[in-house]
Amino acid sequence: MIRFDVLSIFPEMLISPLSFSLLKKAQEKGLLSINLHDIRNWAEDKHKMTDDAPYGGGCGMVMKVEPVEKALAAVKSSTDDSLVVLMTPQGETFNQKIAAELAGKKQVVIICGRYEGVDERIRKHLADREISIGDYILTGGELSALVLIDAVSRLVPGVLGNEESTVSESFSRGLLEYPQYTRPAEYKGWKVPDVLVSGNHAEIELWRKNESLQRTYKRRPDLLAKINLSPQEKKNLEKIKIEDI
Ligand code: JF5
Repeated sequence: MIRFDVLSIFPEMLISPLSFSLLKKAQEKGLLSINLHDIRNWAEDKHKMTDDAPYGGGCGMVMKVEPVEKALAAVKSSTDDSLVVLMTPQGETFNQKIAAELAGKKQVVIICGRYEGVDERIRKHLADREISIGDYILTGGELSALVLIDAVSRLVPGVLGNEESTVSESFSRGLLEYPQYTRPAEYKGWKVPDVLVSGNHAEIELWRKNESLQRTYKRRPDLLAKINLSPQEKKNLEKIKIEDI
């Protein structure tokens, strides 16, 4: 069981995406608990302000530290193994390895940044980890929080059925997936490769491994550089490189 607590000024933004398919089923099965919190509930002043003008001047508003600190004090477990994550474009770039690390936690508290930024004391004193989902700017951290919750949840034992789990295994190995086809065998003249309808399972396996290697070489050479290839895979890769000239 993993528990996510999301701190946001627009918690309703997350409701619909979390209420479908595997994430919905995992919550019903008690494998996963996702709790959405409105930071405004911890805003002290009569206007319930969660942002304010930056010290030193400049345009835009900055997310205040007090409401976030009070919200954390209320939702963060003091006994469980919990981690506080700030979603921000300034963080380390999210990947499958980080997802696996978070999947081992009892509780992940996610702070969704907003506006033109957050008070530096939120990063410095409250967040354990700052995570980005890529080099682009969003209107707020809510969509990034959804991406993180989705990628982490599917690694929690029991969330995926046996059938769905195979894709993650092949990506964890560091290679891209081989091409997949389903019926019909021909559509508008677009044919499924003969080997896949041959019924020769040894040949199919060789074809798939080679397609994965070829695809990774052509599209993501950076991934290939990071993994250990078997002697056979090295030979196959050399052949792919020659064919590529
Ligand atoms: C945000 C200050 C948070 O834009 C993002 C983001 C992009 N990649 N990963 C996260 O988060 C919203 C904007 C400004 C804090």
